[in-house]
Amino acid sequence: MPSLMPSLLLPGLLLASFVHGYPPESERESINFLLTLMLHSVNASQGPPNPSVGIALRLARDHHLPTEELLLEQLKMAAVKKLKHGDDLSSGLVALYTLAIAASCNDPTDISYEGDKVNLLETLQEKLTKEIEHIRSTTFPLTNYYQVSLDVLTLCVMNRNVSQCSVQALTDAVLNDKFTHASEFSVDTGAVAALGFRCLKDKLNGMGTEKALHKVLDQILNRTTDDGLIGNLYSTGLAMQALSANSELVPPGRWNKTKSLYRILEGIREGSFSNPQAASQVVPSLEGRTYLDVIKLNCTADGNNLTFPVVSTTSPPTIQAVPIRVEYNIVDGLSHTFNDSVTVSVPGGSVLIRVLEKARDLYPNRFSYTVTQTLWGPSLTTVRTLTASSQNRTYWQLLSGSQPLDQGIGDYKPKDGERIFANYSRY
Ligand code: B12
Repeated sequence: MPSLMPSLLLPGLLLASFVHGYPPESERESINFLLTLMLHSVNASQGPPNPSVGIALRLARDHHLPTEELLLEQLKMAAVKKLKHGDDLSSGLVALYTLAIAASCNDPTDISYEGDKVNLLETLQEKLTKEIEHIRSTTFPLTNYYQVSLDVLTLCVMNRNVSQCSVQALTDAVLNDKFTHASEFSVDTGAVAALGFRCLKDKLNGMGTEKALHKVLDQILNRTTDDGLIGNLYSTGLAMQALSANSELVPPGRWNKTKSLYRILEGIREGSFSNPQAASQVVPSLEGRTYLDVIKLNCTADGNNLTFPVVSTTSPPTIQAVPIRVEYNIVDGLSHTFNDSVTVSVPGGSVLIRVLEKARDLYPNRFSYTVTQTLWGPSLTTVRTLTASSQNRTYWQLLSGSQPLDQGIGDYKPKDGERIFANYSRY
């Protein structure tokens, strides 16, 4: 939706106006762009409702109340349907549903739809127990430590009992360097854990998490770059929440908040946040808020003050994009049963999934694949006969040359001559 893109601002002027470390009024344009993008995603109603979008819309300072109400109803309906009709919800998804519903000033312990009722906090406690049991028997969670962190954070924010063994499992994971994304430290996971530890510190005297909190903050700070990123563009928003919530534990001079804000705003202007899920994870820190604020909101005080631009229904003139050529490689990096390659031509500006489709159209057997829909969009799940499995901790890693991509097949736009690899790997 290029018509929604905010205009470019002079970088110097922008930096100078960040004197207080939060965006100046002129930057509302960028934030409102993200809010509008998320509002459109709710109204487009493609796929299941996104609780992360719900949390972000509620933590924002401007609101479009009818859309927020619509999303709340969709979330309640989906929660009841999924939990009552056997569809499995991961622990982290239950945590996100809980936070989104609580952020709308509704009670997550009492959700009803068509005569059925669910208690999300009870479900969350059960799901977290299963994660911990799984860690005990296999050394890793049923899902991942990002979700275990979200679970602990949510129970604490909602003033629920957080068992000593869950807290212990999370601190052990920090102290034993278990927060990885592929093979690197996962800033995203560290950030959510640091928010959880902060909540425990404020409400439950820490429960023995001080050492882990200091370590994880240090790991996050070690991932700051000169241009303000913390990890990559998509972890910076979550890391900002963690560092802001724990600001008195951040040694002076180790983090420049203004630079991080500036870098994110630049990313928005470059179009790197056009995925509503990416927008949802960055908006809270742009608004100077964190997930800890979810239960501090005063819903009745919200004005319905966000104008929701009507998107033109007339289709834009079709410009024939110049075709680009992309080399697509599929590699079984674990058992080395295949290593295949094809070069395909797609219109310039296409997302990576178009390359995969083209390869499959040309050679249906060699380049067959399936995807799974997630909050982030389509995730590449199977190539030929090899399927990603959380039990075996295998996945299809995406790379450009030898560099892992920081976006998935639904968002990444390859360039002409680029060599893309899908490499069956272990995490
Ligand atoms: C854990 C995790 C993984 C695990 C997921 C499996 C597992 N059982 O744990 C593994 C290691 C496999 C993984 C892989 C990838 N990941 Co990852 N992952 C995460 C992390 C830390 C948590 C996700 C989560 O559990 N969310 C909570 C639950 C409730 O939400 P959910 O939507 O149901 O979760 C599922 C999806 O998120 C999915 N998933 C995980 N990563 C990605 C990435 C993409 C693009 C998609 C579509 C789906 C997806 O796996 C989750 C569990 O089933 C997030 C961090 C974050 N900020 O969100 C990064 C994150 C989502 N991943 C990211 C990336 C880039 C990838 C890869 C593309 C990396 C690569 N170069 O190959 C691949 C995906 C490739 C593919 N085949 O499509 C980025 C996405 C940024 C973006 N703009 O798209 C994030 C934000 C990290 C970051 N800061 O860079 N990831």
